[in-house]
Amino acid sequence: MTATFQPDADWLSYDPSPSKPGYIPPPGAVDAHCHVFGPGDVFPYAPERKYTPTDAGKEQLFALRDFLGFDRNVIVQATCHGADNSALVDALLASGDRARGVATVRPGVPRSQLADLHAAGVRGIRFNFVKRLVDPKPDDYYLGLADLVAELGWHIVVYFEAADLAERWQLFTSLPTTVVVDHLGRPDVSQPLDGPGFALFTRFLAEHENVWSKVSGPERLSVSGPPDYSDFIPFARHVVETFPDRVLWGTDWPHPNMKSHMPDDGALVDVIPRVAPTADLQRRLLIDNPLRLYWEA
Ligand code: 0GY
Repeated sequence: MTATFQPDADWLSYDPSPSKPGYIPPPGAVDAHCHVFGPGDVFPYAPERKYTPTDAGKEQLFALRDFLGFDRNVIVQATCHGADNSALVDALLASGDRARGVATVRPGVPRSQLADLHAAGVRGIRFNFVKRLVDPKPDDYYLGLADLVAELGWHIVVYFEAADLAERWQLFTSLPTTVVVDHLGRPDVSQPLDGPGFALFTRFLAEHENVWSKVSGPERLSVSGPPDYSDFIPFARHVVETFPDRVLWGTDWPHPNMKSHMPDDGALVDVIPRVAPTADLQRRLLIDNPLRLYWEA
């Protein structure tokens, strides 16, 4: 039996015809943060999900990759699929080694399942602390899973709101793997770059060499808005220039839970040279760093 799903009434679907970016990514570039949703009649959305999206499958993702001038994807399990990684694995297997994955697993996951995920191309798991997306758990929950995936040489992606950093500092600084933070730790970009909120985030990276950051999400973080997202630029650029070997970039397609606007993915690609202004920084951000973490691990 197939399940049909009605997207949330206020759901904004991805832009089906983005503009061609002016910036041409270097050959081999990786979009290191994107998702696949369903299709729901093949890969049902999780009963515990907090939102129901419109379908956004692997064919659309791979077409966007080619259109924007990227070579590879890192596909991150989204909360609407819970810990059922089937849609993710299906996309990885269909990618011809041009995609790697970040899964969601729960305590008690059998090692055989982790081995299958590894064979499909999964190299990390994601801990999500954003309360509108999940019901966060006590630290012990995450520490147990962290030990399990450390054995595999995987890393951990963490998604949190800026205020969670101080609250979960002990947990985040004791994770035994590489830790990749989504969307710059979601700073308030209307605050000064050297204000206390972002200073804690940069301290997190400065004091912990295992911590990386995705310089993604201008469409989520910017108050000034599209197409320039100018208030986002100094935050991302500062992190790229200070930690050039520990940054990743991604579209975040299909942009779940956007309410203000749906970004033009071409315009998002044009943000790259503004946050990574030299060819050397762009090569590290788009090629060297993601390859090291996902294809050479
Ligand atoms: C993102 C951001 C969001 C959603 C998820 O897994 C998810 O559902 O990560 C969000 O709503 O901010 O990175 O896709």
